Amino acid sequence: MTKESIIQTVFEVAKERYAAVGVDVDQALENMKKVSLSLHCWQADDVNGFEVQAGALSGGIQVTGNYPGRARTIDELRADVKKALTYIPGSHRLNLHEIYGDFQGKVVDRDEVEPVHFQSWMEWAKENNLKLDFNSTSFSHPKSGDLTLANPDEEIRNFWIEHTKRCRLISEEMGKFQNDPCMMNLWVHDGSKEVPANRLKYRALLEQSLDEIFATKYDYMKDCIEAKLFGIGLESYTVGSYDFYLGYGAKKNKIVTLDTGHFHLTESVADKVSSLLLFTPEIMLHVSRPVRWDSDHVVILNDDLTDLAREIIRCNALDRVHIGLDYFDATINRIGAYVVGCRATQKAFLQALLEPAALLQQYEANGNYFERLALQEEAKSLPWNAVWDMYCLQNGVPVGETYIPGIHEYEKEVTGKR
Ligand code: RNT
Ligand code: ZN
Repeated sequence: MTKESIIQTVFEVAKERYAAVGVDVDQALENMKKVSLSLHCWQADDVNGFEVQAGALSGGIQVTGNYPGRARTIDELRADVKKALTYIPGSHRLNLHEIYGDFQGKVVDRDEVEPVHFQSWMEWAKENNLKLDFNSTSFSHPKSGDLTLANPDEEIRNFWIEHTKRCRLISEEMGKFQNDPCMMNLWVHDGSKEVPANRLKYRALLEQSLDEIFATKYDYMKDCIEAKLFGIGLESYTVGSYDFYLGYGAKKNKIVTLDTGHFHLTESVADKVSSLLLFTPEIMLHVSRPVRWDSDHVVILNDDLTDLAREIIRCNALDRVHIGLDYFDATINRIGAYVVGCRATQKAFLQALLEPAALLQQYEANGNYFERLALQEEAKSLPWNAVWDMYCLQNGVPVGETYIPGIHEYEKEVTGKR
């Protein structure tokens, strides 16, 4: 038997097994086409970016490790992302930060950035069948400090307002170019190491800045606002807390970004999905993996991730949830890190699509709680892996761990020589 025919045979058996609990496997595979990931460009180069005047990473985030092979130029980053995509089934997006512009060797300050600095990205993305998403960048800049959009110093605050306005225009141009809305994420690190004496003041300033930034209406971009629990060196107070952005998003109809590393460790991000779907327009995800803190470890297939994917599928919300990734690990091969995290996320969504949801919900509606619990447990070991292998096969990417040698090869030939 060839490898393909084994995968085919096991798949057919799995299909029957799923049919017995009322799950249509072909439909699940069809729905996987809607699971499009937004790959975070910053995994390839440890959040450095391509500003000529680039400074050290700041804003309370940190990358650990110095594994060889970091992408140092736009061309290297593009090549790395393309390589990673050859191991990730389906069609996807690339999420750029403003500091990854094509600045052509010129110093372009954050309040001077223009759509032209992303023209080559737009063209490259089109050639490679990728859509782009975007982020303003408030960190790693002399004016970053502890406060940007919430800074009482009007000059500094206006500088970041101008930056963010420009980023929205860039996003609009990207969205137009690709004829698909560009998701623009706004995250600022604003906060304080010690307990502030006036929490309200900075939050009021942030609200005011956001109102000014969002005053212009656009058609091809969507605004997302990302909360956080705390940053390194900013442990006591975060201006843009979850309450702040949830309130702002619900009131002003903005999309709240849920970064899975930005909550208390025992808090369920999955549980937030259904509430947000009722009160805010859509959801942007930053799928990450906190280990004891917001450590941005490579995403793996754990309970947090499967719970999150299941909630989205149970809410039938694939059209309203945008799946971005956000982690940075410089201790292992960076392209391998992309692939592990992306495939884990896809597996979680596939498992969720294969959940015997109708039967479980029927049990629940009838008050059959033993049956619900029993099926929930049995469903954990249904043969989803056979369907995943078929999904990889159908999409022309390596099945199982067979992608590992390809990453080794690329390291030997390309990243290892940097
Ligand atoms: C930081 C936020 C933010 C960043 C990126 C680089 O804690 O998660 O999304 O990771 O903007
Ligand atoms: Zn994030």
